[in-house]
Amino acid sequence: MRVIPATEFALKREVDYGSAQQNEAVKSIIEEVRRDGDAALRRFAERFDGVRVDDLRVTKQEIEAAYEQVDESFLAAIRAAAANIRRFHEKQLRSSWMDLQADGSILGQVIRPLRRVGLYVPGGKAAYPSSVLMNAIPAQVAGVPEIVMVTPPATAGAEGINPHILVAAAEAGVSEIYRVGGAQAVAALAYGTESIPAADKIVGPGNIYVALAKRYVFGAVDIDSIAGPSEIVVLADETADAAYVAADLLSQAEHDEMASAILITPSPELAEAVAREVDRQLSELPRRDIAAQSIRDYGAILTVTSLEEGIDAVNRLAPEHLEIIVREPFQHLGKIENAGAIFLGPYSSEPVGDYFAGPNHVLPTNGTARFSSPLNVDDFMKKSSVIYYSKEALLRDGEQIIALARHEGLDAHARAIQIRLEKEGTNHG
Ligand code: HSO
Ligand code: ZN
Repeated sequence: MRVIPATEFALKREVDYGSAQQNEAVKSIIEEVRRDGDAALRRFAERFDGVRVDDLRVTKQEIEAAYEQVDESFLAAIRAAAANIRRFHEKQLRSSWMDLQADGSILGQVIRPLRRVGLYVPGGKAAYPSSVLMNAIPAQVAGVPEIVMVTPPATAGAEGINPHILVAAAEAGVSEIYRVGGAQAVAALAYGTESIPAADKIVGPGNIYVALAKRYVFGAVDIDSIAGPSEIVVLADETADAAYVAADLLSQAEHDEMASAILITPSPELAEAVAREVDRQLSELPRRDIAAQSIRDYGAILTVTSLEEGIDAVNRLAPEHLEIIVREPFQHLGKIENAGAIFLGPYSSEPVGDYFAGPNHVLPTNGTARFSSPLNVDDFMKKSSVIYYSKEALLRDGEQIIALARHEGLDAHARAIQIRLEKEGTNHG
């Protein structure tokens, strides 16, 4: 793993907007689904997934059968993780409020769940039960009554969907599941078909076609942010165990050839030890080809002259995950401005958060921690403002409202107020 001074490092990162051809393909798939509905979904399943789909909707019996196919230990772990995730997200729930003013007016904010949310779950190896929990539970905690999951029909050959995904969905409160994937699934969720009613928001990771489709339908429906490859930055001093640090870097490197794993340290000894450990541990990993490429192309060990300089580098990188493994980790927490999730101390290895602790693992990537947050309950709620003006308040404020309306040249606005002042006011004629 390369060791270089932090000042010489620039992370290469770009948003993937897809090729012109990919954008064209996505657009025509979406239009075809809008036009032909279910028939288009079945055509695309044959063409892209090589599967003839009769029933788009997964039945109750199939979900029950999935429970028979997963082992006890998986089910117990999923249930424990789900309980932690639910408890954490319940803390995020906010209440509606109403503020009674002295003049008798009431101003407030009503907060309500979205009615219907679509969750995309990719097929194949990237179908993670943990991600089903992380996407569905905040929606469930928000009170979304209809949480719909879509996933490609060929996930496990024929029409079978990976039973672990089905069980995670059932445990997380998903209310309907459809076997449809790709851009066509996004189109179905956005516009609806005969058998899949339209949703208000689409969340969940997917390949480039899914990402482009989400961008395309945004506006007709809401979407979550579009995730880039996973990232970890470890900020560590000489007290850190090199084997732990290396293992944590590799845990993200194994996600994707484009994942990035970076150590920042003021300790030259730790830098050397971690470089050696990464090489040693890499050779033992089943996914060593992916992890090795990620480490080679996007990994680095950055040396700094002080922890302060390290923290500056962290804030510049704005990592998705940040581990702080130093003598007094909490002393530095207040200085971290940009990071999706912050893991403190030697026992808070990133997988603790990926699977189990409770905070969401859907986090801002690609430096977007500068301005965005982990997936949370608010993402599945919307607010309405409430305005009840009293007569006293309108008589008091009317002239100023009229002044602003006249200034904008909007006479009908001014008159809507004026007509009331004339009728209700004492000194208006
Ligand atoms: N580290 C990934 C989440 C994940 N890890 C799922 C394992 N499964 C992005 O936060
Ligand atoms: Zn992970």
